[in-house]
Amino acid sequence: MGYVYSRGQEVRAGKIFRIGSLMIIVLFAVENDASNARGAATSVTMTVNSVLDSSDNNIGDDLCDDGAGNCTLRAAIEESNSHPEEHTILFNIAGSGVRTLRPLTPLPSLTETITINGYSQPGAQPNTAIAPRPFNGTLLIEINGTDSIIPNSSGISIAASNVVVRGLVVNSFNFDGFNVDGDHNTIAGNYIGTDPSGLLDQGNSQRGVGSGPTHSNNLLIGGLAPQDRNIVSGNENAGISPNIGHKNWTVQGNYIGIGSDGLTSIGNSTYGEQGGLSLDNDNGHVVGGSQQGATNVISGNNSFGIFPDNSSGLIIQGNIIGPDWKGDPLLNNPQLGGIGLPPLAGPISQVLIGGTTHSAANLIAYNNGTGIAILSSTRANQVLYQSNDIAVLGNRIFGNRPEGSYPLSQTALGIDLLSMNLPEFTITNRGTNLNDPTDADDGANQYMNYPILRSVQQKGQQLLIDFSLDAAGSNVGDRYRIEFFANDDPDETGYIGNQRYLGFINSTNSTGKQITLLLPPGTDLTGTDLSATTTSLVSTNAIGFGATSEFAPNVSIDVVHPTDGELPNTGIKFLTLIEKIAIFWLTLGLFFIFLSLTYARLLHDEKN
Ligand SMILES: [Ca+2]
Ligand SMILES: [Ca+2]
Ligand SMILES: [Ca+2]
Ligand SMILES: [Ca+2]
Repeated sequence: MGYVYSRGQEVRAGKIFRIGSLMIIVLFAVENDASNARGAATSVTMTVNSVLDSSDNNIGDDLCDDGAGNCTLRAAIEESNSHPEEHTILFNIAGSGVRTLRPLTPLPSLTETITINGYSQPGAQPNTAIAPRPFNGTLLIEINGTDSIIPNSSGISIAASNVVVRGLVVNSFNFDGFNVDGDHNTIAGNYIGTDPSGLLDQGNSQRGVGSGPTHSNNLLIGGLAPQDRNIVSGNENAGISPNIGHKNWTVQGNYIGIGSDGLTSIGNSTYGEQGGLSLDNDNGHVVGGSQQGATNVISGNNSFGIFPDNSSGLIIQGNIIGPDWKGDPLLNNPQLGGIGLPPLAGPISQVLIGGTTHSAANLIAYNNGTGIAILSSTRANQVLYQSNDIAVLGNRIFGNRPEGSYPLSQTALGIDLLSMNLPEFTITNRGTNLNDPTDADDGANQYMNYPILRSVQQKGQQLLIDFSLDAAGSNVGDRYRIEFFANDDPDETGYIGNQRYLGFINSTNSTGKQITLLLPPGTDLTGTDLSATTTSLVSTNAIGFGATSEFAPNVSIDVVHPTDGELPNTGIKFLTLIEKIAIFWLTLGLFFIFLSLTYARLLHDEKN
């Protein structure tokens, strides 16, 4: 079935976009009036009319001109950088089809607030398909780094704030596609690492979007609106990677590791290394979200989909991690796991994966390895760094299969808590951990104990669950959120992850607890197993939850059908087998008595 949005939603989004465009036009007109009233121009527009790479011949005269009548992208950036007022760069390059610009040396960094809009090129069209649907836009401005003769050349370097770059295809550079410093910048509607069709791998030698040498906070990559979605695929390093001092990046609505059709694997990263998103040495990032249009599809990468390290305050919600855009298995998918959290450079804490609403759930499926791997690191068997307060709530995790040689992917648990010893990268506690009495053990997510499910029975809409819990790790009086999941294809080990979230209760530790979950009408869990997780409730951190356990061993759900016993809510009893046998013999007996009496009467009548 997959993550398919209705056509109505898409049409509605289109209307919102058109209304939004009108508002922007109105606002723009008001701003122009205001600037006219002040008698000072605040925005200068320059239109690139050439694919050439020549410099401006008189930088600072507010005219984009290489001296031969060409306004090149390089000249436009040079002019923009020479003035404090805002610039807008548009395109109107003669010819037909894709216009490819091939800088020989890096384009100047954008050092002043600027908007670059590739969709201004006649014939170009922004995407109108809401995430996670396939892209339908037309991009006609390609910045191709094949001819770059300088090492470490990025396609677009940003070193200012409030910069917006949209509608560009940026590929084949020997460093990053985008290299970003400065705050409140926006990278929207671009294809980064693919060709202009979005279907061929051109790559950039490092990251698709990477951080620059200083700092970059509040970067927006993509957005909720269809025209803001990017493709970031085929880059040799991570698709997206902020670094030290780069906080609060928001990544929404993008394809990261797949092509514009949502079906073609075009992975970022090298094997087992950086991942689709490498979130190192930073905090406060949001990947996806629970709003419509926030879904990123993070699939087809040559490592984990998301790979945080030395990070805190991450929110990962509403994404498709592993499958194609429909939620089905992706062809030729090399992705080695969904989300990997190895604290190698520093601790990882306060990460919320999923959430408490349906739309916050991530779909993490069909990866070649672990759904979510949460690690501690040790050196010479001494603890180096921990991952803790990694809350995993409400997600759909299934269909992940082990990969034989990659250390973090040799099991395919839904959630695996494990440890990595350096420098050998040897793994301990791979696969399902055993619960320890009183849960005194420490490690990744405190090696939180999972609930022990003792029996499960479905009666109509009621799911009767008998379980015990012996966990530690909450700082508000041992209170936990126990989430329950149905799995209709459990692994033979009985430990594989869930297919479907059924519900939760908040609970304290207990040696035996019977609870009833109310299921949606029509739910039939015949042939289905139940699993569960423990998550400690923590009121003192940013995400409101603490550590989550691995999945509990599955137990099969005993479904009591109405014909087996009592009809729900009617009180009418059906007959047991013994009752049926008794009634049969009683009826037979009565029948013979009746026959005997009839015969006796006939004899009596005959005599008379
Ligand atoms: Ca000039
Ligand atoms: Ca484990
Ligand atoms: Ca434990
Ligand atoms: Ca423990």
